[in-house]
Amino acid sequence: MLIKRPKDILSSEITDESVYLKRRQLLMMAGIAATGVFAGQSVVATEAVDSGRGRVLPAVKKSHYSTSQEPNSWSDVTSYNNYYEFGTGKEDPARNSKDFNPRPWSVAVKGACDKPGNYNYEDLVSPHVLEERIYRLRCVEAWSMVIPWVGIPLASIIKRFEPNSDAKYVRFKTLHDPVRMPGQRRRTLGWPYEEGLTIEEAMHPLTLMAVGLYGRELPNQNGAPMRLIVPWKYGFKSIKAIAQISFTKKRPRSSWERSIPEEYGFYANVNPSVSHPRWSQARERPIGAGVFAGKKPTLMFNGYADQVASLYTGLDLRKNY
Ligand SMILES: Nc1nc2c(c(=O)[nH]1)N[C@H]1C(S)=C(S)[C@@H](COP(=O)(O)O)O[C@H]1N2
Ligand SMILES: [Mo]
Repeated sequence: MLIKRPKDILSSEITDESVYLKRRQLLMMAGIAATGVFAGQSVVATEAVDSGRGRVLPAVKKSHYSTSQEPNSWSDVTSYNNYYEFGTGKEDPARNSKDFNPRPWSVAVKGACDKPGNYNYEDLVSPHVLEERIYRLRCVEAWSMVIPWVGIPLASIIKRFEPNSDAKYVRFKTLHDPVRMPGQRRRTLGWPYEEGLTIEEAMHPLTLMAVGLYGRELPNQNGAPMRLIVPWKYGFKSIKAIAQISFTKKRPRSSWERSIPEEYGFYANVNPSVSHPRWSQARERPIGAGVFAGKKPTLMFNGYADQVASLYTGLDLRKNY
């Protein structure tokens, strides 16, 4: 992966979500208290501030799988991204995905299952209760964030496709459309982006199909309309804008594994004791902590060892990186 030294965002520049919400409440109260043209203006202003953010998702329930760590700000989460379909710079995805329209959307379900077919977004999502999952995200580039995703346990969605006994792995593909995803016109990776999990990893209760963050629909730069979240693996496993799901007997090869196999393996479990060939994975730089904050130690399985270590008993994690 291209490693540029990103410029730190000063924490004083960040309007975090709680500050933002308080400010919004004040604006609304001012709107109610004021009369005539003033009230009208403040409402307009509030709408204008809101217009850059997606629809609020209904009836999102809390989850005991969430970390109690403070989430990164809306601004961190939506302006510092990896999404090569919209450019390789951290600020490219937000800028270059503005006109991407993630609706209508459908996902092709194929392979070793009894209910293959084309499922549209609404059919996939509407039968399920949405959950908020505040997870740590650890990028293989040694930076990290805490993100309040909204989504559906992947297991609940997968069960509906009735995978059969040949379904040992699940392969995911991002939309392939170089007209709508301008980064796909350049050969930075083999397109479409592909990722894979074992069926056990896919069915694990921590594995999430995310459709939102901060209680709202997913912003384009974060992988609208739906993307995978596997919090104990390096971020590149959490594939965005999923257009195809297949159940396979053979282990799928991810885009990163194909392009640089000696650096990016199939498992990609966060592991502070296995270095990337070009840098150590022992520590990470929390995004948004400010220019003077130091790095902090990276945890085995990104801190989710209690929940997931049993998936890998008997496996040499140094060889199966
Ligand atoms: N399709 C696609 N999915 C992708 C990527 C990408 O370039 N294309 N980047 C990955 C990487 S390296 C990371 S760290 C996360 C970043 O997710 P975020 O931008 O929502 O924080 O998305 C992952 N999913
Ligand atoms: Mo990443």
